[in-house]
Amino acid sequence: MISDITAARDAALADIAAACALDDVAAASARHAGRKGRLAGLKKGLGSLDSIEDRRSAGAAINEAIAAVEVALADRRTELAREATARLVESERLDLTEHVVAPARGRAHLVTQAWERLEDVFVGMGFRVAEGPEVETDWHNFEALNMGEGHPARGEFDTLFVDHVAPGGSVGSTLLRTHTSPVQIRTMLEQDPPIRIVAPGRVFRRDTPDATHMPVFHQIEGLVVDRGISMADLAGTIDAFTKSFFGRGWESRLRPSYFPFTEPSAEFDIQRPDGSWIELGGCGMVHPNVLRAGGVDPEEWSGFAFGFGIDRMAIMRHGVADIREMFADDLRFTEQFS
Ligand code: FA5
Repeated sequence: MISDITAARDAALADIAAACALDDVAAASARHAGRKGRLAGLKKGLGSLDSIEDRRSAGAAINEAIAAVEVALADRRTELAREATARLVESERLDLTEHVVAPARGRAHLVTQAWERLEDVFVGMGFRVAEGPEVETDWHNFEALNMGEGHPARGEFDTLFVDHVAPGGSVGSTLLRTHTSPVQIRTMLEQDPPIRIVAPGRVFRRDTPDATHMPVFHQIEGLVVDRGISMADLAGTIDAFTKSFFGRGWESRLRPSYFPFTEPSAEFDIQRPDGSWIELGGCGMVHPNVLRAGGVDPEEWSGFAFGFGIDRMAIMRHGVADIREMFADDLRFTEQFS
């Protein structure tokens, strides 16, 4: 009897383990645990056993077997229900990978980075940011800057002219600005001294591209007009600027030079940590004729001005050998500067 019970229990447990669906579990339950099941049949046969002892031990073994089968049935039902839920969840899963992957991040161009940093540095020194048009009049670009018609210095700016017919039919003299200096004039005409502005912007010259020249490049103009401004203020401002834009390891120097719109004039160089000097811009005390063109009385006010090449500052700051590399649109280059 005991061996029959053990065999019936093992067969029931094997059947239950093999059930692949809840229906299979129900069928196994009816076959083994139901009133018509194999174990129930064995239970009915208990009466045919002779001794009470045998009946008792066989009865206990059947009860244990039935309990084990019930537990196995319940466990298998739970397991199959869990698997069914997992399958359902998997089948209804939304693939959001496309939205999760972060898009590649762009970066500001090196010149934009330098431009923004320059603005930050000068705003930190008390300057306001001003701007002017890229298509300028001859008067703002040359004449008002003490370069009248026929002035030899005009030849140094390889100018691109823009045909312009004014409403009355007269031909105006219009050009792509060759430097940011016309913003000096526009600012003085708009605002009374004291003035303290920087004007970053794009400028144009018929220059052939090489390692330090582009036909389209960027400058930042500076203008300070106040009472008692001297060359010492200019030198101090440039030195403070150099230290904050480039860092402590860099020195600046002013070299005598000539610009028609400043007197005296100087060229501004900076020294790299390796000792070599590079020209970054021009500067000087604003010429009295320029102050007058801007409607400012040179007897009462004086000022200094400067104009630096932003592109050159960008290549200097990042150790780029050739200015043209910045405009080749090569991502392998651009991505090195974040
Ligand atoms: C001027 O343009 C003057 N307006 C600067 C100035 C302003 C002097 C105020 C005094 C007072 P210059 O032509 O030297 O000067 O140009 C100034 C700087 O622009 C140069 O030192 C250089 O850094 C940059 N630069 C000039 N030409 C190019 C070019 N083709 N490509 C890139 N940078 C250039």
